[in-house]
Amino acid sequence: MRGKILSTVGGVYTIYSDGVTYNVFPKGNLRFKNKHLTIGDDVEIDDRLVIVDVYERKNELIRPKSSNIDQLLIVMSVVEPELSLELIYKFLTYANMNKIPSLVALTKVDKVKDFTKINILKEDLKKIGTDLFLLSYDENSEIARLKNTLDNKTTIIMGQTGVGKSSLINEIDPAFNRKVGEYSMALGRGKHKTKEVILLPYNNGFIGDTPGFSSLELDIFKEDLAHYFPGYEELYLDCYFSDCLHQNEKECAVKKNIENGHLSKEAYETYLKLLSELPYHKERFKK
Ligand SMILES: Nc1nc2c(ncn2[C@@H]2O[C@H](COP(=O)(O)OP(=O)(O)OP(=O)(O)O)[C@@H](O)[C@H]2O)c(=O)[nH]1
Ligand SMILES: [Mg+2]
Ligand SMILES: [Zn+2]
Repeated sequence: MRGKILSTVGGVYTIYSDGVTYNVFPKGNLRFKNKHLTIGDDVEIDDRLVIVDVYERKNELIRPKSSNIDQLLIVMSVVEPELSLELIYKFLTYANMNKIPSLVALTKVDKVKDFTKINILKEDLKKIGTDLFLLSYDENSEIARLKNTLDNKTTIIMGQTGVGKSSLINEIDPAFNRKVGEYSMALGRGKHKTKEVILLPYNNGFIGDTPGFSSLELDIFKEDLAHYFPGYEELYLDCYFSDCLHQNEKECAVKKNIENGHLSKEAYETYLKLLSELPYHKERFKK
């Protein structure tokens, strides 16, 4: 019987098949492959409820560790922790690098007074075909619209700790009953309430709750950013230099598209800021 790995604790895998969950063990001779089994894997289990085979993955992510993903839902709060455009674009770049479509949700919008920044972001994301959902603890929340995008898909939720990933899953369906943490003013971050990746069956698909992480935990380099920054992934091929970083190089296709208004100026400013913070790929090999 074929099933999907939802979660794992101490070598026991929770597998979902046809509406039923089973706790199973990998087979002896697959044991050396153990570390390769990951949440999201489709596996074959036999009558004794032992994993005997793993189907080929369509894709996989290192962080949050998962496989066979249809879309990434990037979650960012407007406060606690504070809205970071750099982080949103960094996550979007990461999704692009892995060729996984993405959506963005802003949480805690009930705490926003000035929508200028959010409206600009909404426009900029629209230009690159990325939907933005504004979520809040009031009647303006776009949770219903977000729920419509989840059917029949495996959606992995990613974002910093304390932004409200688990809360959002409870909003989708309170029956999930995910533990929610609190934001610590003293620490300046959430308290890592969710500790493991877990897939939750939902409307013929799955929603992945994941532990929050910091931007430092994503290995992205200047060169990746130049190739996979949202909106730049096709364009960079038209730049004069193949390793163009779209700063002051001559005949840069990205800069041209910003000048003629096809690409967002604000997003480019975020790009430059991110670029200045990320290391060169080459530095990796210097040591
Ligand atoms: N006001 C408001 N608070 C929210 C909203 N969404 C989440 N919160 C609060 O944010 C805090 C953190 O929520 P969690 O759902 O635990 O955050 P998380 O992203 O799952 O955090 P980790 O599991 O640590 O990665 C909780 O106190 C929530 O009540 C929202 O839309 N509005
Ligand atoms: Mg959580
Ligand atoms: Zn360029």
